[in-house]
Amino acid sequence: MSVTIATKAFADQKPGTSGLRKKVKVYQQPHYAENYIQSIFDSLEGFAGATLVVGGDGRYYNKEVIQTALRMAAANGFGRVIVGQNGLLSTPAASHLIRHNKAYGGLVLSASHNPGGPDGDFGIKYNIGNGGPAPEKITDAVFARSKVITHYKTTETPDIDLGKTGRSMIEGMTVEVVDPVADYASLMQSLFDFDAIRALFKSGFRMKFDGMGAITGPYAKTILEGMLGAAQGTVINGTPLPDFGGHHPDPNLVHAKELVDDVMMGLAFDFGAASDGDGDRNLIVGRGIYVTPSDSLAIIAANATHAPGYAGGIAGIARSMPTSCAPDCVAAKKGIPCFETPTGWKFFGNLLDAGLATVCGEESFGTGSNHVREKDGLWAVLMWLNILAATRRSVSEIVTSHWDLYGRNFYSRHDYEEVDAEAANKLMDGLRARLPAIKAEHGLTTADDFAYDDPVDKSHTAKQGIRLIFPDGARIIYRLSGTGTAGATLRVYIERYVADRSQHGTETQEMLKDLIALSRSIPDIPGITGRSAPTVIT
Ligand code: VG1
Ligand code: CO
Repeated sequence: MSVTIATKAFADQKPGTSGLRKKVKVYQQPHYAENYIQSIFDSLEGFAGATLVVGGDGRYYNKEVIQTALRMAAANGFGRVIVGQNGLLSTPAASHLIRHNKAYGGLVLSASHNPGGPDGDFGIKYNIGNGGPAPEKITDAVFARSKVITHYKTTETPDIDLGKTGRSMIEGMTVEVVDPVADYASLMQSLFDFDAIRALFKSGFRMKFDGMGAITGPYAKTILEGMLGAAQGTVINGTPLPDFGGHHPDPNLVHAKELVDDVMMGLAFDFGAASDGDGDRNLIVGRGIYVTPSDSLAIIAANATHAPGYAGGIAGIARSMPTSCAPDCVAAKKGIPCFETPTGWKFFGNLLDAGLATVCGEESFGTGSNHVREKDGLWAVLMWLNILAATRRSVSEIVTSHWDLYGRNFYSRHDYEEVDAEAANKLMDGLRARLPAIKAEHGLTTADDFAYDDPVDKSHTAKQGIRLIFPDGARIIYRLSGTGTAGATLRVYIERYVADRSQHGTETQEMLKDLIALSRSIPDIPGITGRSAPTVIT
C-alpha cells in the first residue's frame, strides 16, 4: 500500500557538480535519502506510468537506498523500473539503459571517485531522458523543493530480491532486474573494431586494468577478458566491494600509483588503464608514458576515425574550461568547432543532442562521446585499444607523434584538499576583486571569472572559475570543487603550450615551474590557506 510519510526539510541538499554527495553518516539520518528522492520526483512532470532506470556503483549504503528508491518510484506512480542485478550499474551503463529503453530518466546511486565505506561518501544523481545528468534548471528546482518538503510517498512492501534477473511487482509498478553488463557490452561492440583488438591481444599485447574495487570490474572482465581475449588476470581489483577494498577509487597518479608504476616503469605491459567508483573516469598509461586526460581527448579526437562507430568523422569537440587547449589544436586542423564549457558533464548534453559535438572530455580523467550522455571510462580504454590495434604503434609513439604534429600543452592540476571553507572562499573572493589589478600587473590578456552561454538552450552560467591567461596562451585557473564532502578543495590548473619539439621531453612540473610559483603567490595560497604545497598533483 502506498503511504505518505511526514518529514522535515534538510537545509543542505544542494546538488554539486554531479549529484548530492554527502558522508554516509549524513545520508543515514532518518528520511534524508527519502527527502532528496522525493524532491527530485516533485521537480519532474508527466512521468505517470513511465520507466525509470535505477542502479548504483555498489558502495556502502547502495543496497538500502536502492530498495527505498524502488518503493518510492512505485508510490510516486512510475510504471516500470529497470534496475541492475544486485543494484549495480555503472554511470555510463545507466545512461545507455535510459536511452536504449527510452526511459523517462534514471537515478544513479554513487559518489563516484569519492571514497566509500561506512565512513566514506554516498551520493544520488538524477539523469534525464537523454541519459545525461540533470541540467541546472532541474538541480536548482530540486534544491528549492528540498528546503520546503513536508511529505514523501513510499510503499509498505518487503525488499525486492535483486539477486536474480527477472520481473516482479511493487504495487502497480513492474520491477525489471537486468544484467548490468549485457546491453552496454553490445553498444561497445557496435562502436569498436573488436576483431582488430582481439588480433592485437593475440599477437602478445599485454595490458593491465585496475577496477579499483569498484563498479567497472564486471564490465572490464566481460569485455576485455571475455569478448576480446585479453589474458585472464588482466583485470585486477575486479570485484565491486562496498568499501572498494579500501581503495580510493580515483584513477589518478596518486591513487592508482601501483598500476602506473607497473606499466610505466616495467617491461611486462604495453598498456594500463583504470576507472573510478562509478566507471565514468579513465586513466591511460603506456610503457614509459602517462597520457594526461587532456592529451587523451585530443588524441582520441584526432584518431577517432579508426573506430567503426566514428569512421564518418566527428562533428565537433567539447572540453570543460580547465581542460587543456590540446583538443582545440586538433579541432582547428580538422576545421571543426571546439566548445569550451563549465566543469561537469551536464554541460555537454545539449551540444551532443544537437549534433554540435561528437567527442568531449574533462581534464579530470573524463572522456566520452555521443554514444551515451555521461563520460565513459571503458569507452575511452576501448577507443585507445582500437587506435593501438589499427596503428600497431605504442602508446608513447602515438603521443609523441601527436605532439610533433600539434605541439604539446604541458598541463598539471594542483589540488589543495580539505582546506578551511571560509579561507577558500576568501581566496576566491580576493582574486575576483583584484582581477583588473592582476591583469595589469602581470600583463595578462584575460583575467576573468568564466561564464558560459549555452548555444542551444541559451542558458547563462556564471562564476565557473577564475582564468588568468598570458599573452602566449599559458593559463592559470582557479576553482573550488563541487564534489567534496569535507571542507573545501581548491583546484589550480596550470598550462603552457610549447610548439618547439626539442622541449617536449621536459618534465611537466619543471616546464611549468614559473607558472606554478605565480599560481601560489598571486592569490597568496600559503598566507590564506596555510598550505605551502598542494595535496595532490596530477
Ligand atoms: C570533479 C571534476 C569534474 C567532474 C566531477 C564529477 O568536480 O573536476 O570535472 O565532472 O568531479 O566527476 P569538482 O567540482 O570536484 O572539480 V565524477 O567521476 O566524480 O562523477
Ligand atoms: Co565518476
